[in-house]
Amino acid sequence: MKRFIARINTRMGFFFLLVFLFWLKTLLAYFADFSLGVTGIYQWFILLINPLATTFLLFGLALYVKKAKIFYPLILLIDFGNTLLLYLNVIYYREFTDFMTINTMLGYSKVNQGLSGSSLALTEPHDLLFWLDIVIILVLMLMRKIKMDQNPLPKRIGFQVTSLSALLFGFNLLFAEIDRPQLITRTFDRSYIVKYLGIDTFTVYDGAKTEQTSKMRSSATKSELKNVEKYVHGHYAKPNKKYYGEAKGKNIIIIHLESFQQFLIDDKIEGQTVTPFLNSLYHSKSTYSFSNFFNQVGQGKTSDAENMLETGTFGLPQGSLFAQLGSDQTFQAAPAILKQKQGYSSAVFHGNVASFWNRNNVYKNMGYQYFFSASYYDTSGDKATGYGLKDKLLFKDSIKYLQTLQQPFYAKYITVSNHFPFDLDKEDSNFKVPNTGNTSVNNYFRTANYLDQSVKEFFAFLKKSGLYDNSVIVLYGDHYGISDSANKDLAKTFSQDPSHFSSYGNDPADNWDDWDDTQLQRVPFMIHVPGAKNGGIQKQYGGEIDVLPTLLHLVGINSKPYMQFGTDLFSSQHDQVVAFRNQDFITPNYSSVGGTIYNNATGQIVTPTGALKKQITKDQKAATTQLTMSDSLNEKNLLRFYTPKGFKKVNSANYNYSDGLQKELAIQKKLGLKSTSMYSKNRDHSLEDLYKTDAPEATHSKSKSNRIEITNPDSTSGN
Ligand code: GP9
Ligand code: MN
Repeated sequence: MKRFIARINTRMGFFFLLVFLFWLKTLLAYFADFSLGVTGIYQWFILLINPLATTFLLFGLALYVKKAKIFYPLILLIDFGNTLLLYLNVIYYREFTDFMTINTMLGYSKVNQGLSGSSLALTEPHDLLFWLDIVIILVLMLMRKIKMDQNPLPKRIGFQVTSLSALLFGFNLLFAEIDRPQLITRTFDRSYIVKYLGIDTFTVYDGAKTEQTSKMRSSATKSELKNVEKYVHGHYAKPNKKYYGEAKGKNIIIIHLESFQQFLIDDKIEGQTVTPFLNSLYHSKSTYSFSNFFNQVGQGKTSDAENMLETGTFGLPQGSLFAQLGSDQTFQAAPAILKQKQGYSSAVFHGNVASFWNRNNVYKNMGYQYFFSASYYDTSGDKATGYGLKDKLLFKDSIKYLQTLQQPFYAKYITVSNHFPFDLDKEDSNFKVPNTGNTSVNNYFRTANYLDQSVKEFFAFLKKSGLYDNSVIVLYGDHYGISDSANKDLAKTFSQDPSHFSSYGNDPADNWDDWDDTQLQRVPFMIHVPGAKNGGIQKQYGGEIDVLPTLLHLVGINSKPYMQFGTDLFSSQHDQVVAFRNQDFITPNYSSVGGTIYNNATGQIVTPTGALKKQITKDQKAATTQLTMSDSLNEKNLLRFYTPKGFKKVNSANYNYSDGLQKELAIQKKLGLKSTSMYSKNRDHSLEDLYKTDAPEATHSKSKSNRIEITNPDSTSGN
C-alpha cells in the first residue's frame, strides 16, 4: 500500500491512476447504460480497448506541463471534462437510446425540455460512480494524502504518451475495420462508432462532420438554387398519357429487395431456378419490368437507394446522406407528397434497429407516419440475422400493423436476409449452392432464393386478403450483392446457364473486365399493377433516380413542381444516360468506366472519334451535371429556400415512432365507419390468420438471446 501511495504521489503515477479510473467508468457506461449489441470475444476485446487511445491522448496533454500547480488542475480538468461528456451521453442515451451529436449539445436546452421530466429524473444510483473518483482524489489532495509532485517530467514523456495513443488508435481502427469494413466512410449507425471507437472519437468525428456540413450550408445562396431549378426544369420529362394516373388511388407497396441483382432473374444454379416467384412476376403481363435498370448508390448503399426512391435526388459523393445530413435536412419526399396530394398514410416495415442509417430521424423529416422497426417484432433467438428480422417473419409479423393502416397507404418493406455475407440458418433453406470457392458468392444464391420465397408468401396473403386488387406493388433491388472483387468467382457459375449469360462472352471468368462489372450493376425494377394487361419487359435504360417521377406520374401526380433529378421511365422524353455515383455512366450504346469507353453491343473498348466523341462528351457532361446539381441541392440543403406550389413543409416534431399500433387503432376508432383500413373493412376482424409461412422460427417461442440489439429511440414503453 505504501508503495502504491508513493507511486500515486508521482506525476506518472497520478496520470496512470486517472487514466485507469476513467477507463473503468467508461466500461461502467458500456455495460450498465449503453446497448451496443456487442457479440463475440473479438468485439468485446475492441470494446475494452477503445477508450484507451483517446484517454491516453487527452490526459497525456497535461504531461507536457512543467509547473505542478498547472499540471494537477489541468489533468483533473481534463478528467472532469471527459467524465462530463461521458455522463451527459449516459443521461441522453437513457432517454433517446442514442448518442449526443454536436448539434444536440448545441441545442441541449431544447433536448432537456424534450426529456420526460428533467435530466435529474433520468439519474440512477450507480451514476455516483462516474464522479466518485474525482471527489475522492480532490479530498485526498486537500487532506495532503495525495501530494503534488513538483518534479517536472522530461518533455519526451509527454511525446511518448501521445505517440503511444496514436499507435493505440491506429490498432483500434484496424481491428474495427476488420470486423466492420468502411466503418468511418459508411457511418450507418452512431452506436457502431461508439462500439468500435469510443465516445471521444465519436464526438470528434461528429464535430468534424457537423463543421463541414455547416460550412457548406452557411455558404449556400439563393442563386445556387436558381441554377438547380433551371437544370431540373430543363431536364423534366413530360408524363406518358398511356400510363399517367393508371394506378391512381391504389395502395403503393414498395418491396426493397436487399442486395438483389438483376442477373438472378431467370438464373439457374445446380439445376435449380434461383428465384421462381420473382421470375413469374418479372414475366407477368401485369408487371412493367425494366431489364436495363441500374443501381446508382454510393457509400450510403441502402440509404442512398432509399434516398433516390423517396426524394428523386442522389446520395452524397462520400458517406451517407441519411447519416450525415438526414437529422436536419429539408426533404420534399414521397410520403409527404402522396399525403398532401392524395391523402396517403405511410409506413416503413424493417426488421433492424430504428437508428440504423439514422432512419428514425430521416423518416420524420420525410413525413413518414409510421416506422415499424425491430422493436415492433420478436427478433429473439434464431428469428433474426445480423441485419435484422428474417424476411419471412418481417412480412408475417407486419400484418397486424399493415391491416390497421388507413388506405390508400404508401408502405415500404425493407428486407435484410439477402445481405452480405449472406448467412442463413440451416433450418431456413435446403437450396443447393454452387462451389465457386467463394463462400459469400455461393451463399448469395441461397439467401436470394429465401427472399424469393418470402415475397411469394407475402403475395399469397395480399391475394387472400383482397389487398392485392387495390394495390400497386413496386419491387426493386437496392444495389449489388456481389462486389466487383468477387465477380470473377461469380462468373464461374455462368457456364451453368450459358444462354442467360451469353452477353458476357466465352470464359467470362478469365476475360473479366470493368465493362462486365458495369453490366452487373443492373438491379430489378418491377411495377406490378394487378389486373393490368399491357405489362411486359421495358428495355429503356434507367436507374433508381428515375423511380419517383415514374411512380408519381403512375398515380396521377405531376412531378414538375418538385426538385427531382431523374425522369419518368415511361416518358418519351426520358433521359437514358444513367449516371453512376462515381461519374461513370452507361447509355443504351456505350459504357464509360473510369474514362474508358466500351461498346455495349460487343463489350469491346472503343476509341471515340468525330461524332461519337462528341456524343460521349455530351453524355459525360449530362451525367456529371445531373450529379453536381443534386449534390449542390443536398449538401447545401437548398430545399429550405424552395417550396413547391401547394406543398406544406414537413415538421418532424409532428412524428414519433413509438406506440404505432395504438396510434393506428385510435385513428380507426376516431374515423369509425369512415375508417378505410383493411381491419375495419373486415368488420374489425384481424386478417393475420390468413398469413401462411413455412418459416420454422414462426413457431419458436421468444428467447432471451438476440442477434441484434433492440432499441427504439422514440420508445418509452418498449415500442
Ligand atoms: C440495414 C439494412 C442494410 O438496416 O438496410 O443496409 P446496407 O448495409 O445494405 O446499406
Ligand atoms: Mn442494402
